[in-house]
Amino acid sequence: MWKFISAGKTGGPLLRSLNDNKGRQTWEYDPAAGTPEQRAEAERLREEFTANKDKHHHSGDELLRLQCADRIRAKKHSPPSGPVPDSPDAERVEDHLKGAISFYECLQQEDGHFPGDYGGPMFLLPGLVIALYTCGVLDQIFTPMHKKEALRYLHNHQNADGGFGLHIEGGSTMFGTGLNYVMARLLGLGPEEGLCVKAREWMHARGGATYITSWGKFWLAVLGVYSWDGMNPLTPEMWLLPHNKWTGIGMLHPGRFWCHCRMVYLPMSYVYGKRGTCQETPLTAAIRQELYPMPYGKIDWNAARNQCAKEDLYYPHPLVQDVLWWALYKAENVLQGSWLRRLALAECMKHIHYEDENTRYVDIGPVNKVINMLACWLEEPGGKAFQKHLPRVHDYLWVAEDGLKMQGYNGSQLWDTSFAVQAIAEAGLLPVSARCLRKAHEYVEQSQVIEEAAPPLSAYYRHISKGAWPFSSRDHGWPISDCSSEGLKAALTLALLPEELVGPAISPERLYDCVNVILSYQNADGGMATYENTRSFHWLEILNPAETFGDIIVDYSYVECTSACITALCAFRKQHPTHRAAEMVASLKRAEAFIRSIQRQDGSWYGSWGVCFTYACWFGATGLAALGHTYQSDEALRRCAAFLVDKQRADGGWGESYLSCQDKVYSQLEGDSHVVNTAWAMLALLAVGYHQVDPEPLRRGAVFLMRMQQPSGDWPQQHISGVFNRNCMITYANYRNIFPIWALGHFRRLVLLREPEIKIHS
Ligand code: LAN
Repeated sequence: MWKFISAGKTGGPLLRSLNDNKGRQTWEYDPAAGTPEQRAEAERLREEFTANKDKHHHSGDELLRLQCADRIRAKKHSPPSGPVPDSPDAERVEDHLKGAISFYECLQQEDGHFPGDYGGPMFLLPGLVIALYTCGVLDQIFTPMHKKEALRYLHNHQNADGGFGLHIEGGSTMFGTGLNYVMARLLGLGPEEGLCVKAREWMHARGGATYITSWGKFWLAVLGVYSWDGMNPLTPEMWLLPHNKWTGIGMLHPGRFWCHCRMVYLPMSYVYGKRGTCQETPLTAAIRQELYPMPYGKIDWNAARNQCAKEDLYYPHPLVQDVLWWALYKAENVLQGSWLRRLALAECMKHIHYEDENTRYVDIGPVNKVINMLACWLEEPGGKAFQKHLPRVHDYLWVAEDGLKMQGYNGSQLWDTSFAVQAIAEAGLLPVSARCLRKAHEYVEQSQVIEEAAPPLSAYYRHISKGAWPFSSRDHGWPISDCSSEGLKAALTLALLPEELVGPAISPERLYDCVNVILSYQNADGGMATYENTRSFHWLEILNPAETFGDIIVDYSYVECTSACITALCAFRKQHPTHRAAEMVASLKRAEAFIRSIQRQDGSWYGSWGVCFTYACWFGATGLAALGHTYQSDEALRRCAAFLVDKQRADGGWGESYLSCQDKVYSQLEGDSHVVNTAWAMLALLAVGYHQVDPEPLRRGAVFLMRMQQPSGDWPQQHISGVFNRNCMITYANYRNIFPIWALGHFRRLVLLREPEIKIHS
């Protein structure tokens, strides 16, 4: 049976950790694990998923829950069983909360974090499998059980038309179909198996795999089933450009790009510059013939460079790109094999090793993780760097009832745990939740980044990290503005609770370091971006070559990040009123102006990292509310409330489709409302004080949440809740527990018990 392991040490002496692997998430197959009943139950859950796969694309993290079954059975509280009344009183809501917290606590790990599936994108696992195959270690990393589960995942997420989407809920794309087809073949499916036949038909009907996006072209070229001549150049020499702004050309230096974009194109350009290609095997020779409707030898590679299926085209290339790529394509004839190329490749490897070492080989994300590993192998196949990469591959894999997937990060541990602390503390039921908060406190404490990355930071284009919180684990270690803010708020929330119940507070000095990082994130426009300051201009987006992703070049200011920083600074200054007080006032003022400036005419904010307007309204509203604004005093908050009230549905909830993210227009979900959207909308309305105007929408929202709660205290996993780069969706498996708890707790306190506004924020 598959076993989830937290803080596991598997990986031998090459696995390095700063804190004994706290937060590390891995899955291992142990044939002896579990009782026969549990194994049968796992099989039943798998079958159930597959039976409903065309209706419900999102798995519910049932294997993780199954592993916690004993604890769930033994827990003290369950939600009340009778029908939920239309006007529940405080006691009734309290009973639902107790059931919810008791359930959620059962998922918490010994190191204090709440694990969960962070899958969703469908383009990650194929890249990994192609890289492992190329490096000759596929069978070493993927046991037969890994392969079986990966193939299960493919079967479960193939669309009815035979293609695969960019993410589990998306329509078929060439990117998804081409890569997943190749993965199926590398994992052992024959070309005449149903899955392959249908996927091939989908591709051939649309011109074949030359129409795959540029990232897809890259992976196919690595495997040797697409020609490097069919790629727009990924010129590694860009790393040798002057970095200074005043040179003009310095604006094009990758050091100014959004870190995720920079860190992906870094190893990509190394591999491209080296033409790092898998040695041909009978299998790759066969795949080469299968991907295209015409013979491989007949493909016009120059024309293929700019081909892209219409299903994939979210951000079409502007004309300047075509001109630029054409010029660089010509330049390749001179650059390849030149001394300049050697210099550029050495520069790339320097940055790759720095990134690997400073993240303990986790790397910033799933894409650069895999390509860095490949680059290390190309540099030195038997080398230490490559060996150190291997154990960290497992940090990205997740197993659920829909199969084995690759996650969008090495988890969302700190992010979820910080939210969980705030949500559970809001319920105020300490006798039920103290133990859980105490453990979460340990995780928050353990995952703060307490030292800088290796010097000199500027030579590696790195922002400061000391005092920040990461999204996942300390070993990952990249600082993020809103993760730092949520980590800080969690620490401050816990500092207000009795030490004998929730453990000792994190020292003020460490909180000061965090405040220092948060303040450093403020951009010229007053807002905060994700990992770094905004380093270039929006117009550079015309160089975005990744057809399926929007806005990848620049780290912009976002309402989510800015609001999280505002609420964190406000909470901080309540407890530490004299620390950098004047700076704080100035910074908050500018951040407020930024948030106001990006509110839409209709009163909403657009969400870049969650679905979508309900998510961003929660941030926009709480940001302004923390600064003392209310429904009565503030026009912006009145408009936001009107927007949300207008979107409430007949069942009392809110339900927003992921289409909101890509279309940038509010889009209602089909079917039931969504518990997570409902909670966000309620939290936003409560923050602005709408309950004092009309508590009815909040009452209806609360009743919806209570009716959706399951007898175990859990909530169902509905549609996908996260997003990145406008177009790709990502799972946040913990949201279904965290946000209903938070919203119900807040509703109970403000509306039913009529307590004053949140203790820590305003
Ligand atoms: C994440 C995950 C966390 C997320 C929040 C903290 C929630 C957000 O508020 C700020 C942005 C951030 C840090 C974020 C950015 C984009 C990421 C890293 C991801 C969505 C996880 C995966 C995604 C990454 C870009 C996926 C790889 C694809 C590329 C286009 C490079």
